Amino acid sequence: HTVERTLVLLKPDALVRGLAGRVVQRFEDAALKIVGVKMKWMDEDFTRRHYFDLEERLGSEVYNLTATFMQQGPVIALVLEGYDAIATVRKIVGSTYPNQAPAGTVRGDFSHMSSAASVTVGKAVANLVHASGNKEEAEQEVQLWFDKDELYDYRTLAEIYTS
Ligand code: YYY
Repeated sequence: HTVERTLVLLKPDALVRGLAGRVVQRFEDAALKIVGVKMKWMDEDFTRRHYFDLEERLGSEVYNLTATFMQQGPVIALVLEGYDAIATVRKIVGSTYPNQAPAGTVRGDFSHMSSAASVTVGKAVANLVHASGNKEEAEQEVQLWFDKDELYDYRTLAEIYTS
């Protein structure tokens, strides 16, 4: 087990629905430490850089829907640190499609494809959060979203008492 950093975005639907606090709570409950945080309204250029391979992977229609969805409001970006943080966060977040995400995950519990409360643009999947998929992606995304001096080193109470 190694200490990793991973990028999480609370997407516009999470903020519009007032779910930011409850989503962050789940990460803190899993002993993931917040080492960076910022708010940003993504523009097309930045969306491209974040989802640089989405069009190639899933086609231009999915890219365009996702880009429009991501740009309809601000997002909160977090860098979370912890043992196996990348896989742990993905487990807490659940599968891409809310109807396939099990109960107990953020997407399974809070996102509903057809909910009146959820924000959808066309057929974009309103799944509340983004989380880096693997080590390479995590490194690239943390670097894209945060300067070095925007990431913080500190010890949690648990770390202080176990060192
Ligand atoms: O990593 P994750 O976000 O779970 O899935 P990706 O395959 O990287 O897709 C990125 C993003 O694109 C997804 O969170 C929603 C959107 N999307 C979509 O709106 N419709 C699809 N059929 C596939 C993906």
